[in-house]
Amino acid sequence: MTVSAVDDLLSEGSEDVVVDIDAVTNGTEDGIQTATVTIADDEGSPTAASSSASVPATGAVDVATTIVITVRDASNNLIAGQAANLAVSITAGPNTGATFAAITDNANGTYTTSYTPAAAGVDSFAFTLSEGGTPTAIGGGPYSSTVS
Ligand SMILES: [Ca+2]
Ligand SMILES: [Ca+2]
Repeated sequence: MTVSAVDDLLSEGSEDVVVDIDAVTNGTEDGIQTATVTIADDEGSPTAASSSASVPATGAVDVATTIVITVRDASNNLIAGQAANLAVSITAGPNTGATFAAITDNANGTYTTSYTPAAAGVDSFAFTLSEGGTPTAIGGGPYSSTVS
């Protein structure tokens, strides 16, 4: 028999596939016979330093501004499944504390969110990725958008 692995973008560690004989017809199993195949994960842990965000340089009052976050591991592999570990906020500017849409996992290493500015000015953003429970600033900043 053939065991085929399907590549994904999840950082999950190596996984074992154990094949065992369940029942034998017209014979007797000679001891316990199993075969183990280990699927090596090719994603590492996501790192904030390798990740980045894409913030439009300009925005408009009452118009949703879409922001894309890209999560990578230290080897720059794209990492999916991290929406719950991401956070975004506006830390300075007229829309400080604005509410963001829930972060959507696009399942390709990118994540999307948005906010709708209510006032004109320059908004500054903070993006974090939780590394082992510690929110850590993601790379590529500082990030800002000029709302008019
Ligand atoms: Ca993979
Ligand atoms: Ca994987």
